[in-house]
Amino acid sequence: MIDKVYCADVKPEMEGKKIKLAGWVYRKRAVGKKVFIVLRDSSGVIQVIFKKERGDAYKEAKDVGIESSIIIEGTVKADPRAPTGVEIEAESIEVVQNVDFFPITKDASEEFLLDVRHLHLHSPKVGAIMKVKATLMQAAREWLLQDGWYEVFPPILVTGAVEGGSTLFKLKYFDKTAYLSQSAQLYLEAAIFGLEKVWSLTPSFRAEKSRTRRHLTEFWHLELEGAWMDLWDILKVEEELVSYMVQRALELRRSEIETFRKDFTTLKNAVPPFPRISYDEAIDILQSKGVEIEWGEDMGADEERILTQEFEAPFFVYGYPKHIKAFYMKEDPEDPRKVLAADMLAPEGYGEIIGGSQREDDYNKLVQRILDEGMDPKDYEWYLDLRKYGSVPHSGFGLGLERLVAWVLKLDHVRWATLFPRTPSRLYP
Ligand code: NSS
Repeated sequence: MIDKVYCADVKPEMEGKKIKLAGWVYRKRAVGKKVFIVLRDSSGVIQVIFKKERGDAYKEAKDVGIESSIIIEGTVKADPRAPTGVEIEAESIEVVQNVDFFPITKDASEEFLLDVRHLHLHSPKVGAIMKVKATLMQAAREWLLQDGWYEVFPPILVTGAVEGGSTLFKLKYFDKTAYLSQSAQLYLEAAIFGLEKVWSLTPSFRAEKSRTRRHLTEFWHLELEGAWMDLWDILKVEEELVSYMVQRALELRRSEIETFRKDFTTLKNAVPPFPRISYDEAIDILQSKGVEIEWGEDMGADEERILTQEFEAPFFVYGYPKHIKAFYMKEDPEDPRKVLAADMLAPEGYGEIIGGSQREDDYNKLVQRILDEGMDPKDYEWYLDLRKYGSVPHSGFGLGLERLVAWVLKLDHVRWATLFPRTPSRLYP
């Protein structure tokens, strides 16, 4: 590891100090007897000046290509005109690898950027998204730790569906068939009997052909499952967790967030309690706005987008009809047409970022739901066992990390919130 200073750590107070920096050529221009290189590293950028009287260093700097990797040594100069109030007068340059032509230029199309995603990751803007994502998860870990949740590590190779068979990725497992996990939920449900409050962060897979702005075939899924909690208890957990994540990101990543959105209102508003409306109320609102939807129909991205116009903060929709929701959700004892489920919707058109529910803990009802869905209870024997040996009321939820990032940064597609997006048409790079 070379002994270098990060661009963002160079301050005007260091005037006159000799330092070493390493990074990539972000911009370059030659004016008169000077070459100006804007050097980029993971922390930010700084302007480096090579004067002609430096001889070789000046010549090398003049010839170096955009996105070349370089190490420079020079002296810190405070300059109020420089964007960061400081610049470097270079004495030497080591070109670690020269780049003649970097394939990404200003007018690159989105499709092209995705084709060369491995190079797109040079971009500070992409870096800002990844920093915000990392900070959101760091915040989640902080909150989960102080609230007493155990991290667990569930399997990804599984034998059955959680969220319906149509979106399972199938694979050969020696002489058997296995699937890629859609959700860790069923395994987290098993883990609560020893640990009570558990969480995991795993990739989840959905073979969804839907080409929407919010679907990936592989996404990062943050899931919690808590024993002795009913639906209303788990909604409190959801709003506290999401609020902490968003407020912490605002605190630690303000400048990165500012690159993407100017208005912080909805983010600041993400403090408990989040508004709660019933599915029935949601349908009324939609109908009053001229949307053609009947009670019992599922809300898609379009309906959710219209609903979000009513709120300036994340909000819950609870009490969905049973037949549009997954088999494991607990029937509402006061209205058997419904389940004790709620989604959290992000404002500004984003819609669902969390799906959660209280779980059906009645053995017979659960078997019936599995049969009603056309599935075989034999495939869920171990899961059904959980209702026979010390069953307790319990609830949980799953948050799509890319969807949260997309809302926080107002991205137009969740694919920008992931390192190497996987969609029906994209598996490479
Ligand atoms: O299908 S979910 O609504 N619910 C579950 O998987 C539960 N089994 C989770 C649980 O209770 N432990 O997915 C949860 C969230 C959903 O709200 C989205 O934010 C995200 O996961 N999600 C996705 N993100 C990106 N792409 C796709 N295809 C996707 N599907 C769900």
